[in-house]
Amino acid sequence: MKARTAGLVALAAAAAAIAENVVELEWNITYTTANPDGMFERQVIGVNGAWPPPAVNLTEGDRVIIKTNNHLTEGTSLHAHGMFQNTTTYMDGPVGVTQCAIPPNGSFTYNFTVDQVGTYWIHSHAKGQYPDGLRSPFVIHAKNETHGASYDEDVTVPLSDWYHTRIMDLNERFMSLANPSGAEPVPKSALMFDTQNATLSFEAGKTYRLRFVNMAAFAAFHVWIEGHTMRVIEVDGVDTEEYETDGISLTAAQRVSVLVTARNDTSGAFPIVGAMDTDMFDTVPGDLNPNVTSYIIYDSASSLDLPTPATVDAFPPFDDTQLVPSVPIQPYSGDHNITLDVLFDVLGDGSNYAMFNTQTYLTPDTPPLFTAMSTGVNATDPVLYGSATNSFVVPHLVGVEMVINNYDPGKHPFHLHGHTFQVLGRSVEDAGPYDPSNVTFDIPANPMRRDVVQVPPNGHVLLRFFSDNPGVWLFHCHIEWHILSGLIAQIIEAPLVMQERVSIPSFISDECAAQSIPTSGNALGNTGALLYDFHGYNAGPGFLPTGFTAKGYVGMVMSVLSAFLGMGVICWYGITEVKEAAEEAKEREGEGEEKVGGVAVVREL
Ligand SMILES: *[C@@H]1O[C@H](CO)[C@@H](O)[C@H](O)[C@H]1NC(C)=O
Ligand SMILES: *[C@@H]1O[C@H](CO)[C@@H](O)[C@H](O)[C@H]1NC(C)=O
Ligand SMILES: *[C@@H]1O[C@H](CO)[C@@H](O)[C@H](O)[C@H]1NC(C)=O
Ligand SMILES: *[C@@H]1O[C@H](CO)[C@@H](O)[C@H](O)[C@H]1NC(C)=O
Ligand SMILES: *[C@@H]1O[C@H](CO)[C@@H](O)[C@H](O)[C@H]1NC(C)=O
Ligand SMILES: *[C@@H]1O[C@H](CO)[C@@H](O)[C@H](O)[C@H]1NC(C)=O
Ligand SMILES: *[C@@H]1O[C@H](CO)[C@@H](O)[C@H](O)[C@H]1NC(C)=O
Ligand SMILES: *[C@@H]1O[C@H](CO)[C@@H](O)[C@H](O)[C@H]1NC(C)=O
Ligand SMILES: *[C@@H]1O[C@H](CO)[C@@H](O)[C@H](O)[C@H]1NC(C)=O
Ligand SMILES: *[C@@H]1O[C@H](CO)[C@@H](O)[C@H](O)[C@H]1NC(C)=O
Ligand SMILES: *[C@@H]1O[C@H](CO)[C@@H](O)[C@H](O)[C@H]1NC(C)=O
Ligand SMILES: *[C@@H]1O[C@H](CO)[C@@H](O)[C@H](O)[C@H]1NC(C)=O
Ligand SMILES: [Cu+2]
Repeated sequence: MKARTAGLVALAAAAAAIAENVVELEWNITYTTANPDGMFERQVIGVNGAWPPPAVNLTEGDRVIIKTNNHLTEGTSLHAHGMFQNTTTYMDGPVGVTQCAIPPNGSFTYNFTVDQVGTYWIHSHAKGQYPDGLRSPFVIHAKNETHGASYDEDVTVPLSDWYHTRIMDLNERFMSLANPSGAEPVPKSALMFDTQNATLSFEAGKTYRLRFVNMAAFAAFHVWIEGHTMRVIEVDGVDTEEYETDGISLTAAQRVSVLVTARNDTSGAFPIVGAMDTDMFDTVPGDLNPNVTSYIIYDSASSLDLPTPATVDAFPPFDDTQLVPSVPIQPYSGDHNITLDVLFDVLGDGSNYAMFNTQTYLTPDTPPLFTAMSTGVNATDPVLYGSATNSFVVPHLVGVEMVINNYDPGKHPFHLHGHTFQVLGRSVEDAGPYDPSNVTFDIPANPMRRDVVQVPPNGHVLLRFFSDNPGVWLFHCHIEWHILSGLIAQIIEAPLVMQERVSIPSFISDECAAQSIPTSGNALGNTGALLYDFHGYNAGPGFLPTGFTAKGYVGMVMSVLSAFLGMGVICWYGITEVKEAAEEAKEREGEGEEKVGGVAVVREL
């Protein structure tokens, strides 16, 4: 059983195990080209000169070593999504948080043990980079799989959206005066197995485990298989009791394993359809096909006409909060509560920012892991991490409750590093913020656990995790555009225990020092008597003066554009000139009391 595509690449040849349980890989991160949707050949970021990067295939207990050499002209990093990194928080990967960017010509050896099982993925956590190609499945097989007796074959099915332009190039226009509504660039196509129209051979009598991994920048997918039902057995590395469904949904960064039993009538080809959730797009371009199809074929010798999938009027319903973990854990207690209000708005430089509790995230000068490790007892003071970092210090071994209130009409998939969280409940759309005195869902005795959860438009979710993993863990929306616009918080978990248990290898601090990035002290790198000195700290663009609405801003930008360019439409290029022009015009008109622009917004993730 083998997909006839490049998508299911096994371990790289370089993956020869040098010892019983050590899997050693060398990844040269390189530019190459690819044309996976057949519409446009573009530069992509691959590994060892090829794209897609190899899938990583491990067994629980393995030590994986990925010697990563950066052959790009930009910084990079790797994050193994879903790994707890217990005592190895410095191997987690987010740039500016637990490490500095691996600079061009630099190297970083990721080296950690995998004490978990299930379906994960590995991707760049630098500068919106993974949708340019640096992402791949990362699967850890159990020595004795919970559902191992129920299936014969094990196949990983990567899904993603696909752009024809580099993310940082699209970002110039996304985060600019010309886009005050914050409309996200819409992908050009959908991929399955990193291509389209792939085939999978099935044999009658067999049951297959299909591990769907959504590696998209933006789009959630609905997935169904014509003529076959699915039985969910795992989400995000958490094995569940079998749950039968006609289809599944998975947001960016989510994974779902399903069992699919082959049919007995072995004629025909059966579409596996992945349909992007176009509700998330501000506009759906007429030439966008949001669907991608692969085909299950039973008689691989026969040449079949591959059928066009039938159109469905409604996607099969799938509510992940109904899933029941195989290993039960009762709801953790709410010993320590964090509330995050999700908000988008135009800030003082005219761009549309994402915010938690009215604060957009800016990368601090000192990666917070170094602040936590170097400031002794003061590491428990969230102030040290910087006011623009949404830092939350949580004590050791308590139940942490996270309430996410979405004040935005869009859906957002939130991800916590270093843990799975229990999803105690999710409101319906438009339910407003969580009210503990009026809980509108039933809290299950054994709540579903995962590491990415979809939060409904203008609704809320109630999450809990147990703080048994000292480290610095990001909590962020997994829509890459919203990372770029600042929808990020940092959990500084048990910093004093971290200081006892964690020992950062010197090459990591050396790599920062070589780039003049501080590795001790507060967010600005101030130490000793200056530990609380934040003079010169960049807290980011402020809010616009009251009454100066985003709509007003659009009007102003449009009029400035018309004046300067002599036309009424926004031109996507030459934004710098447009922005300067707008600033000059605004200053001349004396609008607002703040100087617009001029704030260097830095985000390394
Ligand atoms: C992954 O590794 C397992 C165990 O070593 C092996 O049986 C399996 O064929 C591998 N799968 C892939 C897709 O390479
Ligand atoms: C897949 O098939 C569809 C329908 O025939 C076609 O439009 C599309 O270009 C194909 N994709 C690739 C990558 O060949
Ligand atoms: C990575 O690049 C180095 C230097 O160019 C080369 O020696 C090495 O063989 C490459 N490794 C792989 C796995 O391609
Ligand atoms: C990286 O190495 C190449 C080849 O040795 C060299 O041409 C280039 O200037 C180096 N880049 C940096 C940023 O050091
Ligand atoms: C990986 O980490 C282990 C445990 O710290 C260490 O013994 C080993 O030398 C490391 N290997 C590499 C290649 O860094
Ligand atoms: C493997 O797991 C199954 C189901 O959890 C259990 O019945 C079986 O005894 C286990 N086998 C071994 C060798 O541990
Ligand atoms: C296929 O046929 C076998 C033997 O008759 C039967 O046990 C099984 O349930 C059938 N499977 C399906 C999916 O219909
Ligand atoms: C994509 O699939 C959905 C669901 O079947 C259908 O409504 C829609 O028309 C399809 N879009 C295209 C462009 O085929
Ligand atoms: C946290 O919130 C829950 C309600 O969701 C409440 O029961 C609990 O007492 C709160 N904990 C603290 C420490 O305030
Ligand atoms: C660290 O915290 C302690 C206790 O709150 C305080 O006395 C001390 O001045 C702080 N250290 C620095 C360098 O500010
Ligand atoms: C409880 O919440 C529901 C749904 O949001 C709302 O319709 C209802 O009015 C609320 N009840 C009270 C007493 O606040
Ligand atoms: C981390 O390791 C500690 C000590 O072994 C253990 O108690 C804890 O449960 C682990 N946490 C996670 C998230 O694996
Ligand atoms: Cu988002």
